[in-house]
Amino acid sequence: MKRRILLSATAVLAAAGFASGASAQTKWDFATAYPAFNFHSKNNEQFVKDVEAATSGALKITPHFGASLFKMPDIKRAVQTGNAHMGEFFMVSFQNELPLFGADGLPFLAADYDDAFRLYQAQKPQMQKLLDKQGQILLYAVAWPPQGIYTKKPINSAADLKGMKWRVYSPTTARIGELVGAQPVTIQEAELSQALATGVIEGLITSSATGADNKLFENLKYYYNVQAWIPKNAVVVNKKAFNALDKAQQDAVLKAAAAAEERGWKASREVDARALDTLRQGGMQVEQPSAQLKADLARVGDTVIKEWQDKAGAEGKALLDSFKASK
Ligand code: PCA
Repeated sequence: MKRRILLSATAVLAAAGFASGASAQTKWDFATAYPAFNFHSKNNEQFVKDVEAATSGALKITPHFGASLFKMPDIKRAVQTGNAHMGEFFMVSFQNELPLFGADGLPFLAADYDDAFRLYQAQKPQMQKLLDKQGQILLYAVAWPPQGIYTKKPINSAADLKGMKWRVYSPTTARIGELVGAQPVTIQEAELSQALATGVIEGLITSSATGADNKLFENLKYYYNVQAWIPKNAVVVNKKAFNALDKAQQDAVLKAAAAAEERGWKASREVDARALDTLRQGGMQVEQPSAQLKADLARVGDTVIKEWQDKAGAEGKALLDSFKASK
């Protein structure tokens, strides 16, 4: 009899949502914009598994890939407003909100992954401050492989980009398009294949990984490995959702996030080599840029950096100084 009463009391508590201890489960939605097979997505998936294991299933995070919950430009805001508990966004797309988000899209500033990681450390304090004001916490950020130029026709100089319908993903890529006389069109990664197939775009700048993920060789013929910059995705959590966890769960999330950051940067390096092979196998000509193209892009890059510095003011200067001092 006593046992029955206890059982029913538990049932009542559970039904009212008061289940506590090991049986309580918190569920989070994690909005992302890239396909499930992409390396960022795989990394996020492992993060989710790590958190679930470390909390014995008490914190269950459901990743939503391929912009199925929110489109990339809306993900950051969705986390801020609590419509998604977690989200992944492409930092340089948010440069108009905070110039610092665009620092990893500045041409030829970071030459390699080591540089890119140091640039990230220089960006982090100001990013964390802004995100905190917006009710978010930065969990980790992971670099895409270096960015190169995909085209239908061969290009030997910036003049060959003139008039081209040029896919852009950030204020900087749009500005580069303008400076070379191309026609910038904003297209999200999720809509890339369709935009190419329908002729909305004829060229773009993105990574080997995104080229391989989207089989860009089906519509484009050349990839110029210009290594223009190494941009990042940031993964954030809604602050209220995080603060509602108990201390052990918070620690589990932070620990899994640190592991995801390390694993993600390593995966990015590996994916670059693999993706270049995939492009070649698909029939794409993977080439180094000509000296003329390099010189033209360097000139355009200088203009873009100057304009960014004017907008970013003292904070931008502090960031660049701290990046250079870390060399
Ligand atoms: N791929 C994403 C972001 C940067 C990259 O390499 C894109 O093209 O949208």
